Amino acid sequence: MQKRSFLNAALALMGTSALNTPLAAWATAKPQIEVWKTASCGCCHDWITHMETNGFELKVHDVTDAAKNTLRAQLGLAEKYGSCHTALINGYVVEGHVPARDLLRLLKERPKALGLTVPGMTVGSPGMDGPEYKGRKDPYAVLLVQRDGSSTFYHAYP
Ligand SMILES: [Cu+2]
Repeated sequence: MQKRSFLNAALALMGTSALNTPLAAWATAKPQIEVWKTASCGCCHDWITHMETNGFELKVHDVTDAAKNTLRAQLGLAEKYGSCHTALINGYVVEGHVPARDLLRLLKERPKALGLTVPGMTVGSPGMDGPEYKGRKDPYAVLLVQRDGSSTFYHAYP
């Protein structure tokens, strides 16, 4: 009984905050992205924050490293394109620290592709750009990967 009344109170609170949200925010559908990562991945968390800041709505799953890698493989993305987190957006696979702007472009242009990746973990990419990196920016590229495993440069960050 006590659990139920707590739930009701929580729902009531959520209702209140929903009423305080401007209607415009509800009218605009945010792009939805689903993410798989390990619970201890700090740079994954920082990338998620970057995505939220840029207007994406995220559904996050904490899984084991093995489960995350199995998912990447099942989605058809080779290990050489792998990074710390795997995501899905509108049927596209998104691997690693891909900037939000490149995902917005992907959603707009809808190219024929498996998805986008920033392989590895580049310092200076979104989520790897916190104060702990002291402003260091290494060059990296966002790759557009095809289902046959080939890839082309989508956006180079020199
Ligand atoms: Cu990372």
